[in-house]
Amino acid sequence: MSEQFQVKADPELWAKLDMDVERFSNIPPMLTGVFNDVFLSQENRPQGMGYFDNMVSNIFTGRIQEMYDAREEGRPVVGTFCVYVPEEIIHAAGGVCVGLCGGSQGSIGDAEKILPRNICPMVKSAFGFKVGRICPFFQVVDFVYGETTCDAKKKTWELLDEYVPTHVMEIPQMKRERDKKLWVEEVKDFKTAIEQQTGKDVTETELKQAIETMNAKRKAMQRLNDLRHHDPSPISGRDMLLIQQIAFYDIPERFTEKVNELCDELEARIKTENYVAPKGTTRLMVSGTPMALPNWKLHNIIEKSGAVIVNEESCIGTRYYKDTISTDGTNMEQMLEKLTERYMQIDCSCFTPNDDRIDQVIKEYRESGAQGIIDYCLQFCHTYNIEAVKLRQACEKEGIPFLAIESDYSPEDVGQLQTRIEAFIEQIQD
Ligand code: BJ8
Repeated sequence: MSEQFQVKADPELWAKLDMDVERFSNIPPMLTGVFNDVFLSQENRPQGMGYFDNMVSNIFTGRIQEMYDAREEGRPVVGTFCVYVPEEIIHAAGGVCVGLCGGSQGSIGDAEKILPRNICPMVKSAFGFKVGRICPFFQVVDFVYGETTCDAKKKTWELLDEYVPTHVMEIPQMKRERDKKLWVEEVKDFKTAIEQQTGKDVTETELKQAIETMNAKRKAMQRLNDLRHHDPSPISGRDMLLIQQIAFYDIPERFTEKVNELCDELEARIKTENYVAPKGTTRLMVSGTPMALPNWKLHNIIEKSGAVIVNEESCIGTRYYKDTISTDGTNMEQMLEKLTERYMQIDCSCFTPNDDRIDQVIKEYRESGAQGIIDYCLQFCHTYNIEAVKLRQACEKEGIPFLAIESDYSPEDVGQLQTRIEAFIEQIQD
């Protein structure tokens, strides 16, 4: 599809969603250009990427129409900003869950008219999308569900509520028994909020089915990630990042099917020794803060510098799919408890202590056959930034090459990052 690739436009649909149509009309051509440069310039991509390219092509049209139709049918369309919000409950209620984290520089100016400048670009980008009415996903949701993970987020939700109904789930900062009790209560409140929207209770059968659906999705992602660990890699880091980003806005069942189809293709590629990077290409792992669509900056720099990325320890990465929910629960109470236990295993730096994450990063490094770790921290994200100190110490102890990077969405530091990354690759090759 490379030559004809185009991010499609649907001004009529956007007008129905009360978007700033004139301003937003510039976005599809811009995204088309960037996508061509970052993704379609790669050689020998797996054929199965066609589906995911198509998802990008329809990102502001076909997929939005599906969500719009769901809303018209009375199904709840819920926006989230964090992998701690249990999407199984939304699916159990027949709803649609969509990740709304912002990964674009284009909406930062809108946000900075209201928010302070020196906070995380992911929060600013998301907020700016809503206040500027320049994101169809934001416009199509019935309400959003924030959480109390980091300070930037939880205080922004107070302001966001003026633009879209914003609920907040309390996520504790520690993982003791008493925190678990609070967490289960919060999950129950979340379920009640979703039920109020639909006007009917979620049944045990519906929740069981949703848990199985999401478990299948997470297992497909695990399978894909295991396959990319093959040396040489059968798929690029850029394509993997794209799939992991699309996981937050596609229909789970359809997405799972397409990921498994891609896995079949990658297995065949490995058998026939058909790879995207030759043996001997420097293999890097990225850890740290999530990269929301269309934040492809670091992956683009790393892979255009001649390395291949073989793992993302991130919420748009393994943190999203490394754990599944135990299906041992037989009644609603038990199922919600098992669900909470799975969510408590996510090792976000907002928790203290969070040593499990350090162990997990080292484990993923070993499993992926990487030769170095680039820890990526979004500017002003204090928790990941400080946690990088411990991560560096652990890597030094293990003899793992480590590079910490702090960046935002602006193109200003691209040259400087490129120099540092090229030097890091050279250091590993030596
Ligand atoms: S579970 S990583 S998705 S909170 S990068 S907004 S923490 S200042 S994104 Fe996150 Fe949930 Fe944690 Fe994952 Fe704040 Fe840091 Fe910005 Fe962050």
